[in-house]
Amino acid sequence: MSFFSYFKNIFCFENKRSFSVEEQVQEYLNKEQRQVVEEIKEIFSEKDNFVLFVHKNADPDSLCSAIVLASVLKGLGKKARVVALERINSQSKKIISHYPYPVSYDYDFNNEESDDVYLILDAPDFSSIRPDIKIPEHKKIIIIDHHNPSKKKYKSEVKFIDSNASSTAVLVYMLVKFIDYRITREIAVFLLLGIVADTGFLKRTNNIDFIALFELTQYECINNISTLLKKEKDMNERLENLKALSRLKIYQFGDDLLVGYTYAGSYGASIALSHMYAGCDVIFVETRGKNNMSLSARSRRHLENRLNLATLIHNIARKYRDYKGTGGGHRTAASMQLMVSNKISINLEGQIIHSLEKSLDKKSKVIKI
Ligand SMILES: [Mn+2]
Repeated sequence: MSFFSYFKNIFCFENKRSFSVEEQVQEYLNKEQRQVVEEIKEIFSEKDNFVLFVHKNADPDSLCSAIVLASVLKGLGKKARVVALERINSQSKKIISHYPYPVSYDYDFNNEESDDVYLILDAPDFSSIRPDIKIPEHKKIIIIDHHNPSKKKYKSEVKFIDSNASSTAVLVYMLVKFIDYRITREIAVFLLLGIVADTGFLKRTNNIDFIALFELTQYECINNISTLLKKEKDMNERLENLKALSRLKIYQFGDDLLVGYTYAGSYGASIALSHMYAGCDVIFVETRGKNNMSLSARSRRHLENRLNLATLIHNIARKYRDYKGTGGGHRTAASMQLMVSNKISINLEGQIIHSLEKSLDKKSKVIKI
């Protein structure tokens, strides 16, 4: 070994002398984000009434983020309520039956006297909350989210958006720290539920998640959080998974990429996950009901710089405005919904494979099984 190659292998680790959660949170936020949270802090102190909207079929990340902020606002002496206009999912139902918290299922948007400030949690705009509502023009709207930002603009909006964050709950944690509100056990439990659920039981995390977990796990054992969120697959779900595996079509792109496309009756997200475990780099699961059609898409994380599923799916969904097509999400996890009768045939598979060939700049071949 030469003198130089010997030195090449010596690393220099710089030591950090002190550590504080507050400092880490400050360091994580960029200048623009710090300004935004400062603005949110001001709105919280100036205004009195707040409504926290969760997205349709709200998952634990959306619901728990809303509950935490409602509880913080109430602690600041404000009126705040959590509103779910299009239901909450089964995991979220389990959470509020275990840790009860009032959730309203309707809201009157026509009350002109109302000075409610609207908060949107875990959604880029109102289209994922309820598409057909009319928002009064000058309404103050605060959006806190980690999905791809939407092109829609509201007249008076404040956006705390970070598409690199692994959950909305961790953004809410940073906001709570930033406004210097004391973490309570209630806040810690709901934040943990949001973070653990949206990171897929801590499989998709960033450093800042561990900073949050360091503080939050002092209030509740992480195993209790995971146990509450875990759900056993019932017989139907397992059968749908197995049928989907047997219908799987595999496309190979270049030497190293396996893309799966399959069909099922329901459980799209769960089926997508099993196919990733089974070996697909990218998977699309198409599910059709009598009057609706959905697509769940997932890709391995190392592909996030090569392929943006949210954009790919969004561009296809917008061709189906007649069927109220909506689509988007994250670079590695996205979904699409159409309101269309199952009598109408739509070749989504062909369109998906075609757009993949374009964005990966590679031809595909079908692998026979
Ligand atoms: Mn989320």
